[in-house]
Amino acid sequence: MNDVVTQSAKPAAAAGGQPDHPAQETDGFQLVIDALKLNGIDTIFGLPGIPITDLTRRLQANGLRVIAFRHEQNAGYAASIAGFMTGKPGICLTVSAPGFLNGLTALAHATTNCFPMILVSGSSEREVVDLQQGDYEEMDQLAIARPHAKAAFRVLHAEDIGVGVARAIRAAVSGRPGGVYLDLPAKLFPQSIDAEAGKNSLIKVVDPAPRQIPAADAVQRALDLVRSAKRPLIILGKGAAYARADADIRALVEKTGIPYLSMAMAKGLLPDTHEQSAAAARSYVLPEADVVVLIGARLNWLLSHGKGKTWGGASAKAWGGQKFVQIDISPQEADSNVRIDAPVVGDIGSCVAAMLAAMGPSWPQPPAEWLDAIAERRTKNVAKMAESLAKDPSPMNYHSALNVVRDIVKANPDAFLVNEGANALDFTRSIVDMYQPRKRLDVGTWGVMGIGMGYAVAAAVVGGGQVIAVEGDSAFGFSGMEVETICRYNLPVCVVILNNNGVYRGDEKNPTGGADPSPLVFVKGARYEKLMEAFGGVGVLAATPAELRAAMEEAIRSGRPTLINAVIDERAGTESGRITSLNPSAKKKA
Ligand code: OXT
Ligand code: ADP
Ligand code: MG
Repeated sequence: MNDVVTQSAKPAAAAGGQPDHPAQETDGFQLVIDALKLNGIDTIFGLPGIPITDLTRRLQANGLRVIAFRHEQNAGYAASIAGFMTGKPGICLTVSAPGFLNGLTALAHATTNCFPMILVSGSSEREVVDLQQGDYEEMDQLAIARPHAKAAFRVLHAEDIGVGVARAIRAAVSGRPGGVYLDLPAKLFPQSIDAEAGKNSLIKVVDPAPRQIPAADAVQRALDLVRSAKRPLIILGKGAAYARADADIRALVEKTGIPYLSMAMAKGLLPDTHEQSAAAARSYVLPEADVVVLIGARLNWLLSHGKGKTWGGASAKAWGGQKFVQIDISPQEADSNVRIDAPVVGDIGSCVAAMLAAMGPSWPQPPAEWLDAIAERRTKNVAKMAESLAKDPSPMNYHSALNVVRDIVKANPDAFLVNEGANALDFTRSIVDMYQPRKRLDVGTWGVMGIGMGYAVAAAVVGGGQVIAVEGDSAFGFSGMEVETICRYNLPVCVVILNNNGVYRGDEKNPTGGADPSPLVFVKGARYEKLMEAFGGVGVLAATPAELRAAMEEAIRSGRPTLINAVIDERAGTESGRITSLNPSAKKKA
């Protein structure tokens, strides 16, 4: 462990009038740093200011990597995705009130997405906050954070820092992971305590995410149901990617021979080109399947709540008749939307291993009619997609631009792909194949815009490799100023903006004919690439697939921060991309 003795330790006499003694002291700043280091935390995403400025300095002085952002929301998103990528809590450090609130969206995002993250915020003194006496940046942050976090803690005394950090880590990563808030009032940091007592108060968390072994009868019930299926389907969610049970998941899929669908952030867990992937036959397999095995995927809106027309139900709310196996670490997840016939509760690694063990050496393959029917749809859809990708319209459309990205990702399968937007998101998801687990990082459960540059920074810093960020022009705007951060840390990030001049499309008009533009459009022909140039990175305007390809290849060859402004036909997108049906007006019409 690091030396817990502060450089500037004061004698106890200075504070309490006790006789001077030679004992060395430590302080709250140092104990926070030591507690984090002791638990293997090596990177902090944040933004300095009162009362945590010195903490950021001293974290860096103590060998932690401190990545300073231009806005706390982006630091928060970086921390959340670092949690997903590493299985360790990502740490976001902010100042009080406004900085805290800026980080709060990301904390809620982490909780919603089941990513382990800790938002650490400095705060005003309790006694002033509680009497509402108007402190600098006064706010009851703990109360505000609580509903958005899996857990929230405050530490008032230096000797409790070890417990506070340990509890935050356990809460973030154990069971269903989530966001945790840790409130550190300003007065905590300069508190001095005896160095030895301080050292002894720290806790190295043992087994922070304990395995949760499923019950044998639950495993058997699930296998019996799968064996009875005529048209089985597996759905892999981002929980399966998070679980890091890649080899066993692949073994389960291949041994059963069951076709599978990957949710967006589970793409690449098995390569999208795997012969059992039913991605290109999605709208066929969902309503037709009779038994569906959910592995780390919730039956939320992204899966139409397990019912309705997507699943072959006669009406929007009707059950399609499928039976479900659900493998999940949360015992409360089952039956959240439809009946789960065979819940298997445990961590995915243990559950999948138990299923493989209970299956014995051989397992019946799904009926050939089911596999043939899927293969037929898949072949048809892949051919249709190939036809669209082969076209070369001018200006570019999403297909012709993403055909380039598809090739570049194929040639660089270990690159991270960050993705946000509406059309820019949905087309990328279906066109760009992924080949490795946990490489596709996107908007997640909320479909939130603004994750882009925070995720890109985290992927480069924590993942340590090339990042490609495919961004809608609106989506990019939410975090665009972080291109300065990308340049400051000289990160190998290639941002590709699919620029169609607006939200969904760029051709909307003000219906009154007035001078104000439509709320959905931006400055036409905006030169986003100049933003990257302003900070010393490379900016490229790409009007053709050939220009886009050359620029991406050069970005990856050089590893330099690069922003490519890819000009897309402003009429190319559709309202809300693939989720038009969720618009209230579209619902009314339906
Ligand atoms: O089977 P069928 O025939 O149906 O075909 C499917 C597959 O079979 C096929 N497919 C393939 N074919 C051939 N080969 C292969 N390999 C293949 N793979 C698939 O393709 C189709 C589609 O397949 P997919 O994708 O698997 O299936 P589907 O049906 O789409 O899946 C359903 C879903 C729900 C799982 C999926 O659609 C999904 O994951 N959707 C996520 C949607 C989402 O999260 N959207 C983002 C939010 S939209 C909106 O909210 C926006 N806002 C508002 C806003 C937000 N979000 N946040 C904040 C903080 N403030 C405001 C804003 C402002 S988007 C937005 C900005 C938009 O503008 P931009 O400029 O950024 O972006 P542009 O739109 O580009 O302009
Ligand atoms: P997707 O959006 O990809 O469908 P969701 O976020 O809806 O995925 O679902 C992820 C699920 O995975 C959550 O219900 C969560 O409890 C579960 N989960 C996360 N990590 C694990 C794990 N290690 N073992 C088991 N389940 C997990
Ligand atoms: Mg756009």
